[in-house]
Amino acid sequence: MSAWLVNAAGVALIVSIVWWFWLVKPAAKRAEGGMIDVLVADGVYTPARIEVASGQPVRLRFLRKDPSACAEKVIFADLGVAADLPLGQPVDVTVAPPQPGEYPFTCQMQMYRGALIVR
Ligand SMILES: [Cu+2]
Repeated sequence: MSAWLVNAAGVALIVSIVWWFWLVKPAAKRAEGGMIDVLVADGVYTPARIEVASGQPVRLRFLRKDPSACAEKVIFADLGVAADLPLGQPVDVTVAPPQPGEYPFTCQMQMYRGALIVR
């Protein structure tokens, strides 16, 4: 009986890990008025998916709460934009995605991951 319970708990854990890491795509949050706050903490950008209007520059105000070196840069590889994120200090990054599409942004090790959804 208890072995069965342990197995069931193991399966539930595996399912939740798969769900969390591969299946969840958080809803995109719209950048109202061409600007949005992005929190950098606990291994995730919040929001991680940001919807912006095409043809307009958008200002992302990053606030880093994660002291690990992993979080110290944000890089928009496709846009040629990168910025240092000092701990606890808001940093504005303005980008102008040239056309509709998806533009990822990451930390330098690509553990933090986010995307601009340009429509
Ligand atoms: Cu990193």
